[in-house]
Amino acid sequence: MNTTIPGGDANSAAPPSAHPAPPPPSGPVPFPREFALRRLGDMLRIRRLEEKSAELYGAGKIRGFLHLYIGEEAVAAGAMAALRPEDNIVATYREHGHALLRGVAMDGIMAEMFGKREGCSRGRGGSMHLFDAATRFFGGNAIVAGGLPLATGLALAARLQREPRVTACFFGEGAVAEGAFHEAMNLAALWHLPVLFCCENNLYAMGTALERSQAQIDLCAKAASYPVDARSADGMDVVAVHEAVLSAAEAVRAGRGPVFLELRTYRFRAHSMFDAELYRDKAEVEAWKARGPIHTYTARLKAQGLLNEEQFLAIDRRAEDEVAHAVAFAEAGQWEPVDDLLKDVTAAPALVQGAVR
Ligand SMILES: Cc1ncc(C[n+]2csc(CCOP(=O)(O)OP(=O)(O)O)c2C)c(N)n1
Ligand SMILES: [Mg+2]
Repeated sequence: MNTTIPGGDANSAAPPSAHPAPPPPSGPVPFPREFALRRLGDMLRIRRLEEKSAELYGAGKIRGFLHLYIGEEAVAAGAMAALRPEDNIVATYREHGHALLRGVAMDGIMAEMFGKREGCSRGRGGSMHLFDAATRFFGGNAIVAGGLPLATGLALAARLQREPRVTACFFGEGAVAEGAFHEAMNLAALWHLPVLFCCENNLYAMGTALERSQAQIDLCAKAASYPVDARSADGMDVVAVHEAVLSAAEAVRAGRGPVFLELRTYRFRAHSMFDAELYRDKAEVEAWKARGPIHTYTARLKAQGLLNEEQFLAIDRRAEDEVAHAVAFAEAGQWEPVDDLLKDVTAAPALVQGAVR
């Protein structure tokens, strides 16, 4: 009997999948200068935070899982600047950048990755479970597609409470193959809920290329079948992301129901800290790096006379200083006392007894 699975096994000796990089974004940056430079600063803050995190992981200061967003910064930078403080954010385990640009302090993010009490989730969550109710950043979810039903529920709550919030939910293209995606999409469409589904399509789910695991690789076609307003934008271009999220969020806010927005992007590093990267060619990665979101944007700003090298270095130095401060903060943080380890893990005994009675 032939047991070969059509499409192959991502770990087999099959040749790596090919995903050529599209042409780099061009044309003038339409932002006012200060706003334009802030978006550059945002991307650099994520990049420098994560480069340092990788180093600290190697040094054993950060443990557990660590998924880097390096290469994908234009998505969080464009999107967060297009959303409002009253909006809800839900993200995945690759969420350092979303949390940071949402306004979670870098100190609290770094301390969380160290597992210290001063972390934004009190050291209980680590890299994959950043959380901050004050900025309406509702995680950090380790389960693929796990954020989608949460976002749909938050949107339902906003509707029932008559609060004019958009719930923006970020997830990878791997989530589109999960049942939770389809359940969330169906209910959001059926109930016309104010959710903005932001699919960060970086073409791979761990070591599996999109076309090896999904029969329909046109993700907008899938979402549109619910039916949901489905759109696509260049996720390597902070300008395109900002415009796309602004317009999609406006539609959701106006009560026109959910929007599915595919942001085409690429991760430059391994899936997490352990990944031999046998599923893609080095040349492919290099081609995407050559149109990296930070340097193509920097080149455009310079060509327009909005930025010079000295100003670039000053913005970058500010990001580096913020990272150095965050590391010192995390180092100086406290470990949770062993006696507190079971606190908040289960309901208090009195409550449990009360429920039984
Ligand atoms: C329900 C579930 N299945 C499997 C995993 C293991 N897993 C962690 S990340 C990942 C890949 C997800 O890829 P994608 O959604 O494209 O996001 P990306 O990592 O590319 O940002 C998988 C399969 C998981 N965390 N949850
Ligand atoms: Mg992916």
